[in-house]
Amino acid sequence: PQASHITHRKDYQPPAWLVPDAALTFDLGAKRTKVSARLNVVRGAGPRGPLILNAEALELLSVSVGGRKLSADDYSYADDRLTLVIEGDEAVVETEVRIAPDRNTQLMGLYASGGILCTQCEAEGFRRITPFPDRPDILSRYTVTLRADRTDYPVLLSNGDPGELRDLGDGRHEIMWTDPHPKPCYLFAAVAGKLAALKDSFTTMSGRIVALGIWVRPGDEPRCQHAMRALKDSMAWDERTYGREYDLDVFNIVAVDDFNFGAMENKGLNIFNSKYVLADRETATDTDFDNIAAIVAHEYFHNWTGNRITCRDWFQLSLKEGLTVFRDQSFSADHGSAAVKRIQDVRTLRIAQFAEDAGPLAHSIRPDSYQEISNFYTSTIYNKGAEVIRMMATLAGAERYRAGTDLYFERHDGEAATCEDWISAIEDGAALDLSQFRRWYTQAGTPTVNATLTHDADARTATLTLSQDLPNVPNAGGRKPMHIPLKTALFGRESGARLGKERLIELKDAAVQIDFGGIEETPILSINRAFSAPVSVKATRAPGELAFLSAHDDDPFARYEAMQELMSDWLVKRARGEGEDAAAIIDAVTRTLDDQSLDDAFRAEAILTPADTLIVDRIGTDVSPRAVVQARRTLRKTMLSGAGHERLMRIIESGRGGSFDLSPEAKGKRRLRAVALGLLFADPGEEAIAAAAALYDKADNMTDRMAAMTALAGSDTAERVRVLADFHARFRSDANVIDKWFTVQAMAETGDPLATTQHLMAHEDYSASNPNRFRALIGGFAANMPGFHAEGGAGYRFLADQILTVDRINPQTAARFVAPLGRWRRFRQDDAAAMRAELQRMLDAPGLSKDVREMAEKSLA
Ligand code: HT7
Ligand code: ZN
Repeated sequence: PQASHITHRKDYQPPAWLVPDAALTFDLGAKRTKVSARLNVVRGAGPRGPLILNAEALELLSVSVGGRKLSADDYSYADDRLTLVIEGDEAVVETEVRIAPDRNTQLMGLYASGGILCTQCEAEGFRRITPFPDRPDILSRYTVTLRADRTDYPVLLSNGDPGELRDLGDGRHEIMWTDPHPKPCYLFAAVAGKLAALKDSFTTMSGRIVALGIWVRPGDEPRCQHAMRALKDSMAWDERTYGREYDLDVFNIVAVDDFNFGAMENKGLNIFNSKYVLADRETATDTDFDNIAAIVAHEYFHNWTGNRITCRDWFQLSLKEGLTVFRDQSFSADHGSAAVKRIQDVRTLRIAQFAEDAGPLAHSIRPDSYQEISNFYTSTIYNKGAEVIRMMATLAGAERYRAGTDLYFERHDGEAATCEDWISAIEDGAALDLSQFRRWYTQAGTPTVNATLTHDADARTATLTLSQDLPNVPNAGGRKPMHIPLKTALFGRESGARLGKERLIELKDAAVQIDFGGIEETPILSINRAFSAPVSVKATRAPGELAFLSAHDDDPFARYEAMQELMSDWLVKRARGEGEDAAAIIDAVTRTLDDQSLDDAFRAEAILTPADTLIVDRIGTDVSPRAVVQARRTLRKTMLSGAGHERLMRIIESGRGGSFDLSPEAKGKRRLRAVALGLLFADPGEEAIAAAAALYDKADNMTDRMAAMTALAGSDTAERVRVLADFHARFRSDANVIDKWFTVQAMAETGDPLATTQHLMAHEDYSASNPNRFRALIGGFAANMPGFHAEGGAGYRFLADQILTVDRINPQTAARFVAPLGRWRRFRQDDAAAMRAELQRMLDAPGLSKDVREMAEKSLA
């Protein structure tokens, strides 16, 4: 096996050489592309030494220094590095290399997607295009000449501003793009192909007109309207909220079908997975529309948080990703229901990040070491990173937080910065002491906050006792007390009213007592309101308190949380074989469904049962996955009989047939309808089947159609077969919609999910080399609890086989699917042993990539 190289944060050294200017010329072709580079290099502040250029999967044609062509004895090219000894402190270095985009299945560097040539350079893909010191703290001014066949590649795009398109007279044409902003090479991009654009413009706050283009396959332009609206809203929002104006005359987005991630923020030329660009009501669900807006905003916001101020090294990744996720979450909250957005973001955090933080892959938001950087684009860096920024904003308050961010932009514009630079700027600009808070950057694991409230009726005081526990996880980075902001309020049990104002408690000690005066009636504690800190709260609760909060709390998140707690407690007990009365849950669910003062989207979120994986995590060890599934099915049946078919049918029928729009109200109606239908299918009778079939047939939008198809796909009925066949026939030409068809079936719990998935693998539309399709089918199966965890371990074996298959094509994608097997510690001995055996089998496989190796090794350790 390959020896793994570990990079340590403490070993950072400034670069030995800088590259102030880079001129690149591409002679483009899918089979063969020649890349000529002319780099002005000057010595940097790092240790004096040779010029080392990273170079991977390149056929080196020539190297010159100062205009003199070098012979092979004058340089070394080994282990993906081209090493040149340069006399003096500056030089012009020229290289020529050849690459084969159509053989690039890893989708890093320059590759072909359909007929389009495109690039992906973050984190370390630029070295697969041209020899270069591929690290984010080397900022260069780029001029890029693209030359290609006029018929095959009529559109040629790169970063910055375009020059004239020149006909070369031999069937080819060329254009030069100039980017005036120095940037790290991971933000380089080039695209060539038959593309058409939806065009628009945006006038910035200083009155500059920016030409906007969203480039897609000809014919798809009308499906970019939503993305364009989101882009213009993002540009305006960043001016209004952070005072940030766009800084080029052109901003382009290109959509491609083969992409390892959601999108990429290359300077002035974002490249997107087409799934996050194309939408119309027939083909995109409301969730798709929301995701498109959020990702367009995220990539746009990177222009300041990531591009203008970039990262010094990849250990600082959360500097740009955590901050930019926080910014896109705030943008979405400002453009829809803020409460529902918060609930959804916390659900994502808990499912993905809490699990990561409690398992073998735990790491802090600024890790100390990595093997393969692409494995570090994790939920911890992104989502916990965003929660850490949110806590700073909460501690500072809106105005002071803005003063802090203003100072950050003022101090570090044009630099490759560190997380420490960010913290210091917020500390100085917002006048905060973040000395203890810094532990959020170094300590891994989700803290637990224990809370007990007592009441002294005679003294009319309440005392809140808080303590914090730091878990013992791998790479914990210390377990010292954290600085935890907890939004807290008390409610009167008799009056149902809030007792006084909400307080922001800053828990800094291991344990503390806080007194509340003037408390005459029995108080009920509402804590971590709005999820003000990414912690697990264990509150001592008297019977009925959660039911009370689910009815009376005036913070929507806390009210949702109380319902989730009620259900989680029940599910944990049931999965352990302990009987439990569900009356309080039924009461809370029916009350929520009937409460017309609550908006529909909130009601839908509140009655959702917690994800199986959250119940597994709560139980902690020796979990039977089948018992968790059984408990969930029993609870949902109980909820259905408690809520009653009629109540749910009324919701499903209400508001159908009106005109389609994307207002929060309309989306809320559709969401509640889908959740009600899902609950009806906990025990579907003929009426439910007929309702779902009617919803499917009459749907004028993908949200309703998917809700109906998802419900039917989980039933063993003729309608299931009919609807699945109809869906495929209707949408066979749209890859992003066909992905949904694969996922719905892979996740369906009816019959034998493994057999269904294997059957789908033989479908002519299945391909392991397209990451979206692989994720749709194999990722869908891995999320199918009864299928993946079927007794005997066949599901585990199947996933390991698929990881090994895709590893030969695209290691980055393969590595992202190891985590479900890494959860073995949670499960009963026989399941755990079977999962471990599959991790070991992967490690023993010849030719395993270092991406998968790192994930499998860490998962087993
Ligand atoms: N910053 C971008 C990260 C990204 C990426 C990382 C590894 C491999 C492929 C990738 N494509 C994009 C996306 C973002 O966070 O905005
Ligand atoms: Zn990002």
